[in-house]
Amino acid sequence: MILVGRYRSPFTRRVAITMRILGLGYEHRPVKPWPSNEELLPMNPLGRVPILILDDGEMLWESGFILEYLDELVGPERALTPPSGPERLAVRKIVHWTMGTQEKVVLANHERYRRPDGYVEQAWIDRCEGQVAAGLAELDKFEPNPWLAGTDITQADVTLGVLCGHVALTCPGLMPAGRYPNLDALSAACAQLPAFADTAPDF
Ligand SMILES: N[C@@H](CCC(=O)N[C@@H](CS)C(=O)NCC(=O)O)C(=O)O
Repeated sequence: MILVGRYRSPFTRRVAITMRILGLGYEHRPVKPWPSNEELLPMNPLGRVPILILDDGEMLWESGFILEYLDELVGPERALTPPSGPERLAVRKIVHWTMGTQEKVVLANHERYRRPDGYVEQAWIDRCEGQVAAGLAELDKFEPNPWLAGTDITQADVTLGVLCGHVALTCPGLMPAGRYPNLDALSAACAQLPAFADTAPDF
């Protein structure tokens, strides 16, 4: 399989970490969607990453969909999202709340870093950052022990660990050390895993 997208993209990175944890090998093609997405368009009409190219040439895009595919590939015993029951609800709740928060980080960063001079709307950045802070506070209520769903790592840990890493890299002021103790503990646990360490993005 071929994974297209840089680890700087939190959506790509959560797929990469999942594949590594599941022991699924891949060739990495670190293509950026900016400033041009021309190279991506033949693979994804939206011109976005991540894209997973399967061995038969099929191309999957949208990280959540790709993760569902990978879970199915390895089967319910090894899947990072439990197949059913309250365990599934608990993991999916954290994953979806994390993705909602992640989306607001991306929108704030776009306004902050990608808009031309004179076109940055500070009120929009402030609004997004307030939403990120609210999301992080909610997510900090989940205590890792050692992982969020207990003894085994799940997609909740991967997606939330990636969000914490992305905030630390792109807007560290939103997550000062000590403000979110459970998120700090999760980040520290994730940092110990080769799957996280080996996909650490640079800015
Ligand atoms: N919902 C998508 C989000 C993907 C996404 O926003 N990727 C960014 C990189 S972090 C991208 O390709 N942006 C370029 C664009 O949207 O035009 C997913 O989960 O895969």
